[in-house]
Amino acid sequence: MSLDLFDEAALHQPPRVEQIGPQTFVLRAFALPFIDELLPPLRALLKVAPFRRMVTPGGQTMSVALSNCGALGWTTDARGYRYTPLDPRTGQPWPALPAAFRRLATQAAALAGFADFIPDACLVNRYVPGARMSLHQDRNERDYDAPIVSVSLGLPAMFQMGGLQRSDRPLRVPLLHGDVMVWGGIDRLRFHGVLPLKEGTHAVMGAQRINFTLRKAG
Ligand SMILES: O=C(O)CCC(=O)C(=O)O
Repeated sequence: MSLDLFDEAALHQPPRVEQIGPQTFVLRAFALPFIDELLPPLRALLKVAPFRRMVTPGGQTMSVALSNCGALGWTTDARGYRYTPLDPRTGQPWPALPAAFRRLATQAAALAGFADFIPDACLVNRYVPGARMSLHQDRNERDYDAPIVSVSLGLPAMFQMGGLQRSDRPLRVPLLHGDVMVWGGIDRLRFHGVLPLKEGTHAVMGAQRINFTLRKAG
């Protein structure tokens, strides 16, 4: 069965909810019904704020390329990790958060038990084969009351969900096109990352994985 036929079948199923921690959930195929509303604004925002490979404060160029939309965007450079209202490349505000992104995030968060989630930041990650994200905590947001909602599109990835200590052994969670993860509450500061992306071509997204995470940063 080709991947697009699989997606077509999944589109008509209710999302399967897998609980992998006290307040961590994988919502299988949750984003599929939104895809047609997500891709045009995604392409549009990437024209205004194209993907770029940022440098960590330690001087490493990240293998994942990043962009942002929303009132605040996450950046890293020699001065550190932070959210900024302007794209440092252009000095212009990041593109607005598309309404479909916000709607998806609010609905996914509610299904995971986080009512009334209104994101103000969306970090968009592009993985090409070999790109990875090492274990980290999302801790640049102003408070940790709101969950993180993370949407996977394109090639499959092996997500790692660790514990509250970097040394905690991570659980491996395969993520497919359309899967959404939500974590918050007592799980909000769990370490997480993504293993190097395997080679492949996705029927809709091509030879890449796009992930976007919706957050309340300000
Ligand atoms: O690509 C992913 O699934 C996770 C992205 C991530 O961990 C992040 O943006 O902080």
